Amino acid sequence: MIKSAITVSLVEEARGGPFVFWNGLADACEKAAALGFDAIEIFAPSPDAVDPDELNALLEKHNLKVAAVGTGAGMVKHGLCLTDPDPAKREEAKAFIRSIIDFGGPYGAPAIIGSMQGKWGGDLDLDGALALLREALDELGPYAAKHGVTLIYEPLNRYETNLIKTVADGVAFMKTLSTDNVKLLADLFHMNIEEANLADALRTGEGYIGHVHFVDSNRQATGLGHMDYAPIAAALKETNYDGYASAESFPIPDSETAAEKTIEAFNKYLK
Ligand code: LER
Ligand code: MN
Repeated sequence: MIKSAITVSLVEEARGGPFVFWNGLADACEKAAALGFDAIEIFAPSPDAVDPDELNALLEKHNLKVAAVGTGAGMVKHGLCLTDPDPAKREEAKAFIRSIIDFGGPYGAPAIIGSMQGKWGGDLDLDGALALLREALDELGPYAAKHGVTLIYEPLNRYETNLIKTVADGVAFMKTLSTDNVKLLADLFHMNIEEANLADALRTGEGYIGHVHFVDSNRQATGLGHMDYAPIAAALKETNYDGYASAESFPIPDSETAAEKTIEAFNKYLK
């Protein structure tokens, strides 16, 4: 069964970014639960930004889970990425991601590697960058397994990375890893830019997709763009996807409306 989730950003530097809730965990949990979401996805500046006792109390009170935890603050706040040509910076990037894996692990929440993958350029060519990324995922995947969670790798659109942009390339890359504990994130916004056909791409990802960012073509909430969700839902169901569909969208016109539109589409297409 596909489960619903909604994002909350605790990263001030990311304001203006594609996250639905921005006013803290208590506010996000209360509103998510009121609409019937199963989980929240947390984008935190660092693991110590969240008090585990407070989070546990909120999850229990509202009967919510943590769907995933983002690592993007490593890039946004500290300029770190896994394909930095400087080995010391790569070690810092991995340490930051390990700290986020340790944060999410006790909640059963996988960490997402999106912008932390970086880009190739300068002295580093595509193959060189992919080799660095492979090395990092082969180290961090087994690290996540110690918590019994997967690690999630997110192909991004061409304006955010030049490494892996499609599900097919993501699957091919997953096959070159030594670990089988890394899964792909299918972000419908990125896919709308890069894929010829979203449903076909999701079918190509069968067995490899571990998380979905549920959003419309213009990165607004589902129903506020021109995405055709029926074939997308059919492909997810056909391929027995049973992870989260998590709202990663702009809070347009406001967080509450974005949340309502998301759960409406979730109930209509994915429930
Ligand atoms: C970035 O565009 C994105 O989609 C996030 O999920 C990754 O950090
Ligand atoms: Mn995403």
